[in-house]
Amino acid sequence: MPFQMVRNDITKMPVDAIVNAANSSLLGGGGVDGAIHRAAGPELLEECSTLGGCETGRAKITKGYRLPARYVIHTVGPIWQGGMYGERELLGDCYRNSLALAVRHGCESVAFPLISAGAYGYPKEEALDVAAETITRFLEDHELTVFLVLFGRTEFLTGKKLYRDVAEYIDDVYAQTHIRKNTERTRESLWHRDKEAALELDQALNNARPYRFDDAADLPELAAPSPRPDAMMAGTAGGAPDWDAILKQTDEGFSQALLRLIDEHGWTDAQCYRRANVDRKLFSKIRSNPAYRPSKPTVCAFAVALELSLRDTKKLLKKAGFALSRSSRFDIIVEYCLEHRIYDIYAINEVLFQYDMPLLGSGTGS
Ligand code: AR6
Repeated sequence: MPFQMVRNDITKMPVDAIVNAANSSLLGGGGVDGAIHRAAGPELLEECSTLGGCETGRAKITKGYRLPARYVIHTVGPIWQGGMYGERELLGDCYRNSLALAVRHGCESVAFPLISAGAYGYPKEEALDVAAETITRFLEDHELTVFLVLFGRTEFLTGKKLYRDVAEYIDDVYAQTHIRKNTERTRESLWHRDKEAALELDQALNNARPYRFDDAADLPELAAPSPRPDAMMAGTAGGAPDWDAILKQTDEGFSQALLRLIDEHGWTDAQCYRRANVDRKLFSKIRSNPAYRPSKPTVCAFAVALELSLRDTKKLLKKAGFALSRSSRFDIIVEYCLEHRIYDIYAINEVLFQYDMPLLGSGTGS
């Protein structure tokens, strides 16, 4: 997944480079800076002392020494002073300059902490927005895997409107399911005592909004090309069906459907997989193997990138052997977003992250 949020200690990240939220002296400090120096060993401070410090928004690189990461990129975030002193621009510079430095050193994977969001006092929710926005923009024209490592509590994510709307929706879904189960139990016990009341309840249950939305089986195909009768009969003796031709044309698989949808949007492959937060390698596998079975988060990522309706998403999921169910929070969150035409993959991922669900894009094993 090109951009991924993870819960971890950044000193444990096995990436090409980790980024340090340092101060302008580059001579160590508390927070993530202290943790990185402790884990890297005294050689890191020795090298840092030769660098002549670093200005706010800029970045410098050293070796990683005893860390699992090959390099440490030291950047200096702005101190929050209320937001009127160019803090946002300077914080964006930290991410941009660190990423550019990583690319110049041939790094393919980089992990960032939430720069400035600790001792330097930048409001965490806004610091996260700057990080996500700057990283995703950079990834529009660079092939790189970037981790945003969130450490400790992440309750600040729950202040966002999308999170609050989804939380309310999840509560509603669970309440509906609970009410329905209770009503069904009441109906069971009524049936023996008062058949008329039980029948009335039956009626009410039938009129209630169906709570299963796993109804992809009833949906017509995603406008797949229909089998051509002439091709089916071609080359057959005595008009017997040509089963090879029939089987070749009967069902459009996930990979064919995806490529067709990309063409219909007039997009290049890269435009699509970048929007879907899917890396190039995985996309090549999907493109070259018509029988490729992606993971559910990967299918949903493409659905969001292609701005499919909920109905079409179900059809695409079905082609990969999946359905949405109301017993899974992941599914409920995806359903909510598609139903409300929310196609900002990073905003959706923030919600999924807070619920500890898999994120949209290509993950391990997808
Ligand atoms: N892994 C990942 N993230 C961490 C870790 C860790 N091991 N430890 C803390 N964080 P801060 P700043 C998070 O204060 O605000 C230093 O003294 C933390 O929860 O480390 O840029 C420097 O020398 C927070 O979200 O950095 C500077 O003087 C984020 O990292 C000053 O602090 C940044 O918190 C820099 O302040």
